[in-house]
Amino acid sequence: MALQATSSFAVHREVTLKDSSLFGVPLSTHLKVDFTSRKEFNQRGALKTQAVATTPAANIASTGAKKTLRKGTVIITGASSGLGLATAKSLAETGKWHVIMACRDFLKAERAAKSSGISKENYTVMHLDLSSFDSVRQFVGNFKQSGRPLDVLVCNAAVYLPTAKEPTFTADGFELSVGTNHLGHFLLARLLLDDMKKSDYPSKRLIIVGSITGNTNTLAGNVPPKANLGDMRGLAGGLNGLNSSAMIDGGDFDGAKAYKDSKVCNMLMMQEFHRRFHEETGITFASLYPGCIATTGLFREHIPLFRLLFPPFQKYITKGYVSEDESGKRLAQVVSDPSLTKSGVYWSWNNNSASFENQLSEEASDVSKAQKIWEISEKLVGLA
Ligand code: LMG
Ligand code: NDP
Ligand code: PMR
Repeated sequence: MALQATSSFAVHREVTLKDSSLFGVPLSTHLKVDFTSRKEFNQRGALKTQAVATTPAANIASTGAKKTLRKGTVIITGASSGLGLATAKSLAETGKWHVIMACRDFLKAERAAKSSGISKENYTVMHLDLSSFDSVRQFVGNFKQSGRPLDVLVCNAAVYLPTAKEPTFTADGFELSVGTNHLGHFLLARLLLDDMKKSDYPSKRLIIVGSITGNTNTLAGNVPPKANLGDMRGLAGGLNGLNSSAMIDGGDFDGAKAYKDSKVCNMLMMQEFHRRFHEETGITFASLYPGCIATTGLFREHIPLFRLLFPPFQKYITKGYVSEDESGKRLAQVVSDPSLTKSGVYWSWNNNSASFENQLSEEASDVSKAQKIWEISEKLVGLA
């Protein structure tokens, strides 16, 4: 598949070929069978090796400890619909989790929880608007005041503005997609890291939802406009559309690209957290592509024809489609499954819904870009 042969990195090329069984989706059939060669390229690629270092054994609860495990507390951003709601439901119904639904629309979240049948004692809705740093700080203050421990944080909320002709901006003046999906979550995760450190839960996790569309080592990631952070001059300039571009790479505004760029930031951020904090804290840092959940609110801004054709296209042609329910089970696994404690991993699932460690594109695993975004973002959110 010519579209996929974009990487000059041998490791990627190998993965790429595996990925390209029709439309890049069911790559895992090969990966499952060919487990040894997967291990091999983990060893051969320095970046990969760094990115998948394992969680210390101390973090994995013994069978004895599990029996006395207290109820975990998980914060899920954007739990009022789609993947976030389905994950909240999946975790709440185990009775082992209290879900903090961190949402911008309080009433919508309450209604969603009720109509999904989540029982009252298993969730709390707390207000969070990721497009405002004040709101993020207020949420963190409210959460700390609640006195609950923080065991798992799931950065799930996102906006996608594919038809916007002009950029719109967060309360703090950053282009809305990157401002919400990346900067809002970056500030949130940084401010809550100490709470996670303090938690005595045996498997603490910080999960940031990524996507295939930000990974240019797949067919889906090659559908224009492609993600590309360039030299990040726009981000460094503040993404304000006035004295700097509203796009990370400094180019003309494109809403679909801004979303994909924001997902690259999400995936890079997860790895940078891993490098900076995993060893010291034992926290598992992970990202994932849950599958194409073609029916969610994410596509609300797309044209009606797209919304009509997209689900059958994904179901019958690419076979990348997953239901909201199934996607929720997948993310719930990353939150609580004892077999998914490895840190620095980008999880995906094959057609039989078996999880596997997927490979990120060259850009989405670029160590120096991750570090640069971290440093620029720290300044933009007021932490440095
Ligand atoms: C861009 O346009 C905008 O330019 C950009 O601003 C932004 O909005 C961006 O991502 C958002 O979109 C994308 C535009 C061009 O695509 C569309 O608007 C149409 C999308 C349609 C998606 C669904 C297609 C549905 C097809 C019919 C399905 C029917 C289902 C029936 C069920 C079935 C039964 C059995 O689109 C492109 O980007 C085109 C360029 C793609 C290049 C890469 C892909 C090459 C791969 C070739 C394989 C193609 C085969 C698939 C097509 C199937 C068609 C039948
Ligand atoms: P939805 O639109 O259904 O869910 C997004 C959630 O984010 C909503 O609850 C929304 O709130 C919330 N949100 C948006 N803006 C803000 C904000 N400023 N502050 C707080 N919350 C906000 O989409 P999905 O469930 O599909 O998306 C969830 C995640 O999955 C995203 O990270 C997305 O990138 C990712 N993803 C989705 C895929 C898909 O195919 N759908 C594929 C790959 C990844 P409200 O209900 O108020 O609008
Ligand atoms: Mg894509 C090869 C399989 C595949 C997969 C798994 C996805 C996932 N897409 C695939 C292929 C294609 N898409 C092809 C061949 C086309 C051209 C017809 C195509 C088009 C397309 C559009 C226009 N796809 C899209 C859009 C969107 O607007 C969605 C998007 O980019 O949102 C950022 C999207 C998506 N395709 C996916 C997934 C998971 C999405 C959406 C969500 C996301 O990444 O968060």
